[in-house]
Amino acid sequence: PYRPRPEHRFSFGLWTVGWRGNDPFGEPTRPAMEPEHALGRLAELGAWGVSLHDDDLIPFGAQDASRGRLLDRFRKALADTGLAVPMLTTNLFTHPVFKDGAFTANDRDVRRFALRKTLRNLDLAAELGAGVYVLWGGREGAETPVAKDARVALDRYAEAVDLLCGYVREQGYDIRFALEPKPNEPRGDILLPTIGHALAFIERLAHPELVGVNPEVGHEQMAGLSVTHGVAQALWAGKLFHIDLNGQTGPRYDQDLRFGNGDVKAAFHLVDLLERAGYDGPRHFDFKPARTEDEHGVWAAAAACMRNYLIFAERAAAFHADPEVAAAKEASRISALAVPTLLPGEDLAGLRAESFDPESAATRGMGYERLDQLALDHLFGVR
Ligand code: 3MF
Ligand code: MG
Ligand code: MG
Ligand code: MG
Repeated sequence: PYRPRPEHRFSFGLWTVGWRGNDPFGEPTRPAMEPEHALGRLAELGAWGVSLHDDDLIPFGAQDASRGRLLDRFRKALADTGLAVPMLTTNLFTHPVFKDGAFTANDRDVRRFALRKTLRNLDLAAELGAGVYVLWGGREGAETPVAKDARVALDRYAEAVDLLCGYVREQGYDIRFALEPKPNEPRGDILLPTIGHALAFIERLAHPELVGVNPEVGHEQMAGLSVTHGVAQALWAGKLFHIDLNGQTGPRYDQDLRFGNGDVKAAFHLVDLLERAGYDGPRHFDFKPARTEDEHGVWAAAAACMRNYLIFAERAAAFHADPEVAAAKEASRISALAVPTLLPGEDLAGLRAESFDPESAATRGMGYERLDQLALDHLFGVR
């Protein structure tokens, strides 16, 4: 059991298993990994897809000839392993030219360069069959409030996304965009900091139907928010185009723990939500194998991300199938929330004429403590 297979649609960023362990205080602890090697190992472990930034494969500033050679090798590795490329994205954060942002940099020529870099990689995304293009605006923000009028920056952000949507439509590419919210790090404050901010932004775009979100578990938790509620609202809005699964322990730096480490209970409820909602996009892991690990540890962590997802899914299914849970849900009136407050045929005049005893209603217990413990018992595997 818990064996990952391609039909589970697990995917990994090339930059995750390839992360060398460098952090702001320390040097890399692992050697660089060839993309072809990463693809081979991921396929052996049962993954379905691999995602990447342009610069993960083709170093920033590479000449056309070496770009062509690297792409040929990558295409061959894809064919050899059968891995899909469900998502592509642009690195608009590593090179110092993006120190003040990409699409919202004050310098207009930097914004134009960021668009050129993204357009070129969109062509590659179309060629590789990626259905989702992620936009993580890691440098779109500020530390100094006077530096950036956020209203003007949002104008430029929307302009860039509108131009990219226009390009995809004009080329006839089967690609949708997913904005990835994050509250801070590396900027002091990043624009579109949460799922909610991103959803509101999308509604003001020229082609809102082409744009959704790519929530990351740890990013919502860095903001102290419930990732389950955020993802639920994205699903409710029809905007969950992609997801970055990983682990985090509360508001602090972006830990990118393997999925299952960190807030286990939140991870369990998130998987339950995705499975019950019938989410059929990539189950994508954006994590960093701890820098204490050698390559064995990297693959142990990657395998564990998928294993933990399958364990959570199985535990959630067992929870819902338990007759005692069904009775507890009834006692908690879970299904009553699905009944409209005013049924067809009823009217507000009738509602206003009703009598109600708030004192007696206030004495009804909700039974949530018992229900929650039943969920924990299933998660712990003791039921
Ligand atoms: C940073 C991130 C990014 C994005 C990626 C787009 C490097 O905190 O999460 O990973 O996920 O750029 O997919
Ligand atoms: Mg991410
Ligand atoms: Mg993260
Ligand atoms: Mg992240």
